[in-house]
Order: sequence, then structure tokens, then C-alpha cells
Amino acid sequence: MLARTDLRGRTPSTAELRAALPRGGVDVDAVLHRVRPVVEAVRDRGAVAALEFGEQFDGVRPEQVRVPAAELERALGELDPDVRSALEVAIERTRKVHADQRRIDTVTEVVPGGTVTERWVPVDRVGLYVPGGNAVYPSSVVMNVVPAQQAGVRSLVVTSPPQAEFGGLPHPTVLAACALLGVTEVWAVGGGQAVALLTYGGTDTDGGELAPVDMITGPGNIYVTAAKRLCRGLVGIDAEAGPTEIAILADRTADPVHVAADLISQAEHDVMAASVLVTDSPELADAVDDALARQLAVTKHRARVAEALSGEQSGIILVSSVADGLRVVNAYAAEHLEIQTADASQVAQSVTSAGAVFVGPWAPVSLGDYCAGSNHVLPTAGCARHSSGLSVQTFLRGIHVVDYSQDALADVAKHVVALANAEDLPAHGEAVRLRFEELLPEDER
Ligand code: HSO
Ligand code: ZN
Repeated sequence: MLARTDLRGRTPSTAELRAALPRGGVDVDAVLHRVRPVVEAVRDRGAVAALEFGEQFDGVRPEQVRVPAAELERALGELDPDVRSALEVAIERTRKVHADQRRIDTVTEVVPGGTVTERWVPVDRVGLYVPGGNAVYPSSVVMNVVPAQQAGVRSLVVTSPPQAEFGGLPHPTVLAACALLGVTEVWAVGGGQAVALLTYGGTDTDGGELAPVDMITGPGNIYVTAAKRLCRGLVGIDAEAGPTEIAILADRTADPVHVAADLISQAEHDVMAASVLVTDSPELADAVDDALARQLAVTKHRARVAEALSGEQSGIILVSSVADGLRVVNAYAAEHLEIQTADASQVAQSVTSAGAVFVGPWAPVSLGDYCAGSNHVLPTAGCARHSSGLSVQTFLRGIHVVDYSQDALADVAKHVVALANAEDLPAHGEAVRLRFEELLPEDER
């Protein structure tokens, strides 16, 4: 069922490993030329242009961009009570974890009278993109809003595509999640036009202000990603989210039925989603294949899952040992990595690259998608080698505040002058030197 790559008895270099591992690619550059006119039109003509593109791409045109407050309340009132309790649990747990991430300012006394303080200041206004498309993602509202709120972001706007079946409003469960979280500003706009409107701002059709944001977070489809690429710099961008990925490092102690279920769970997102099993047990690999076939036959989104599992981005990697498997998963740097081996906690400690790690048989990725407390907006496409998932830190900037007394500056002045001269930037040195008589030549004192 899943394509196999056999690395047993081989010790590939990091570069060889990366080339050998299954990984799909999404060619964002290929759609830039289609998204650029959208971004430019919204920059020049604001909300009206954004609504026109919505009509063209989403097949519906709401009267205005901003969702009326009454609609948020209504969505919350009509929310299924079970979904409401589940969201409340998800919010509470996610808040608990993210509250612990808050940084305190550090004050370093470099020398007597000379301090550098690192002040953590929240981004002022943030736009959070919640996709429409294949699925509805109230959980992503939680995962984006909670860290921003915990960071102390002053102003938050959630944007999500208008849905024809809901009269041009975003999905009611998304609106209800916003209401539960205390988000009052929601825009019914999606795709590249949403990113552009968040970046440039505009005036709504009823004259209301759509204020530009300082930063945009949240996953989206290829057009959203292309627009983020075009607007990056003018606004901060969290990451370019690619299709979701799950890697599972498992040995013969793993339950093949659980492994198969977890591989299918993330394949359900997207035909481009990646499901990768890394194991030292050919017997487990066979058993997982059997279980996949059985579960695939009854899973709801069978066609999508089958396409994801048979894509070049998915597969089974056979390795000689769990230690070799660790090399593979570290090189792969999956968005989600499950460790289903004997001594899973021990093995997990040797993971150095993954968006999030799920340890042992009772921590499936689905738990982390909703209710673990961890964040589910995570680096994809190997970006976990250099980046982290969304956190309070995403929404903070560290500002160095430099405070030196006259004596502290005098003390180091000659070194500043020496370095300035070494860089042939004498005016830099001069700005320090002229403050101190004793450093000046006699005739300049
Ligand atoms: N696994 C997705 C997040 C998600 N799953 C939302 C279900 N809903 C990307 O981490
Ligand atoms: Zn998921």
C-alpha cells in the first residue's frame, strides 16, 4: 500500500538521506503571477476589490467584509453543546500551556552603570487566517488566538473565507470559536485577497475602518501562501504552511492498527498530506499495510486519504535499528512525529528536529490537533530544522534597551574608537570621542 524505501545496512549522509526520504513539493512560485494582480488590486482598491475576488473564487459576495457582532453571538448561541464543551476544554488546556511560555524581561548589568535590558513587547495588531476549503477549522482559531492573547497582542482580527452556504459568512463554528475566545473583529474574506487586505487595510463598504495589521499568522492554501510571500516584509509572516505531515518512528512493539489509524488521520487533511512510517521491523510494516487497507475501506474521506497515501510524499522507510530511525526522522524533520517504540520517552529525548513530538501509544497526533494543550500550527516541509511552531514567542519582539552612565561609556570609549577606525567609520568613533575631553587631542579640547 505504502511505497517502501529500504535503508537497511546503509549509512547515508545527511544530504543523501534528505534526497532518499519521501517529500512532496508545493510550487508556490508557480502561482505568484496569478496572486500578484489580486494583491495589487486590493492594495489599490481595498475592500471592494477583495469582495470582488471573493465572488469570483468563493462564489459568494457578502455585503461587507466585517462580520456583524450579532452574527458572532448568534453562531455561539446555535453551537452544538458538545462542540462548545470540547472547544472550552481545548481553549483551557491551550491557555494553560501558552501562559507558561510568557517571557520575563531580562536586565543585564554589563558593567557598573551599564545595563542592557531585553524588553519583550507584543506585536500591536495581528491578523489570523483561518482556512475554509476541505475542512472547517475552529481548532485553528484556538491555536492562533490563544498564543496571541497570552502574548498581550492589543488588537486581533480573524479572517476566514465567506461560505456560499452560510450566506457569505465564514463557517458558523469558526464564528462561534471566535466568540468563545472573546474575538470581536472577524472579516469574511479569504485567499490572497485576505492577506492583501490585512496588509494594506481599507475601508469597508459601510464606511467602517479595516485597519492594517503588523503580522499575519495561520495556515492557508497555496494562494494564501503566495500572497504571504508577496506581502512579507510589509507585514510579519509566521511561516509558509505546507500540507500536513505525520512521521511515525515505530518498532515491533507498536500496535499496527494504531499506527495505521494515525497515518490515515493526517492523510485526511489533503491529497498532498504526507504519512511516513519509519521502522526497523518489516513485520510491523506488513501489518501496518494490512491495517491501512482495512481502515481505508471504511474511512469517510477515502479518496483523499488514498491519494495522499499513494503520493510520492508518503511511504515506509525500513531501517536497521531505532537508532538509525532516529537519524532518519531528524533529517526528515516532520511537522508531527510520533514515537511508538519500547522506551518511547527515552527515544524521544534524542529527537532534535520535529514540529511536535508525540510520545508513546497514548499520544496520537489527533490529541495534539485539538486537546493536548500544545499548538497545532507547526513547521512543515522540513522547516522544523530551523523553526518552531506557533507560540507566545511568535507574537513578541525583544527590544534591547541600552542604558550607560557617563563613566560606563568613558570606560569603553577607546574600544569603540578602535573598532570604528578598523571599519573605516571614523565618525562612529567621533560620536563617542568628542564626549570625553581627555580622549581629544590638546588643540580640540
Ligand atoms: N493537523 C493539522 C491541524 C488540524 N487537524 C486541525 C485537525 N484540525 C495541522 O497541524
Ligand atoms: Zn490534523
